[in-house]
Amino acid sequence: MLSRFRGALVGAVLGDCIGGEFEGAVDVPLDRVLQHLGALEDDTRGDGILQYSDDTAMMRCVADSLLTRAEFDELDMARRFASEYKLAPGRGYGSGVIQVLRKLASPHLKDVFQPAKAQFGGRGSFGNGGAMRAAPFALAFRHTADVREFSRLGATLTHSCSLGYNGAILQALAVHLSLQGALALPSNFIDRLISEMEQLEKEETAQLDAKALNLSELPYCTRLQRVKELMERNSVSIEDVISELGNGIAALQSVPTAIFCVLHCLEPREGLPEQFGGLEMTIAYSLALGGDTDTIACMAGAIAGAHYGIESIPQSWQKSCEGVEEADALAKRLYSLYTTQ
Ligand code: 8NA
Ligand code: MG
Ligand code: MG
Repeated sequence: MLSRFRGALVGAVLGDCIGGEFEGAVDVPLDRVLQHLGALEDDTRGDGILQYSDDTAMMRCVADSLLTRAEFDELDMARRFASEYKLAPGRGYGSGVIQVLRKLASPHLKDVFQPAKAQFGGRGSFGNGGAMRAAPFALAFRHTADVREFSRLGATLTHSCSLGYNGAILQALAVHLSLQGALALPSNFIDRLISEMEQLEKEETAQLDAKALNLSELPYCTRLQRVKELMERNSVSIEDVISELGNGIAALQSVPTAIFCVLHCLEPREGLPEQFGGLEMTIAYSLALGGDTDTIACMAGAIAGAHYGIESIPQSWQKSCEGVEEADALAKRLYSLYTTQ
């Protein structure tokens, strides 16, 4: 179990750092991905360590807050987001969330959930910024109901649109199930996520948001059903994945995609090196989709890392990425918190 905890946070950081190379790219040939990954083996390469972005910066705030307070404390978490942003504003934050982070820094703020509610004309953000940092909720809380409740609240500090926070809950639940070994039965894993999301998407706010955004009635369930269909196909192209699931910065266009990457790479895939283990394949495949590669690889890396454990992650990859040791230390401390519950 400790290995799975460490794999989850280190996997997330690796996905973020390694995925940064292709963030926003429309077409990423697999050759280029493999070249980028191959360069991680080369100790003498000149371009230095790969830097982490907003995904890891905010995930560290979540983990630090949960550990320091030994519970979910919205004020503490909001303060950490704000001071982290102030300390290192150049980590590639989404253009909308910056306004929230600035407001959260105000000592006069009475309600820390208010700045997020004011975003996008009062509709709130549906970006994947809540989901990209959700993994520590699965490591801090043992019970599914707590993972669900606190990942929602944690995301709502910046993402008040249900499409934003439901994406974060989905990501936290995927890591939660993966930690328990649920990926051993892939079809049960996806069915459990669909039934969890069905409950959440039947809530009135989610129904209203889906309607206002012209989406299907149960948007996450619809995408997860597509994940299931893709899993059953004999052959799936990168284009199929992009057109049916998406690769964008909206949570709806990236969380189900990250889950698909993990499921798809549970078995060897054409074009990916034979010597690659499951986590390496998952990250390589996430990068080849293009789009929001750092965040999709970060989320897929957390779910895959929770399944395969820390031993599956090459030392050369760990040494090439900023913030791995810190993530590993946080994972070990979260494990202690988890086991004392
Ligand atoms: P966010 O809350 O600013 O949302 C991201 C973007 O989504 C916004 O800037 C809008 O364009 C759009 N958006 C979200 N909600 C709405 C809405 N209700 N109506 C209309 N448009 C909306 O940021 P976030 O924290 O969700 O971050 C999302 C992604 O942005 C992450 O993947 C992160 O890595 C980052 N990102 C950064 C860069 C970069 O500049 N390096 C590039 C792509 C993504
Ligand atoms: Mg990022
Ligand atoms: Mg991103």
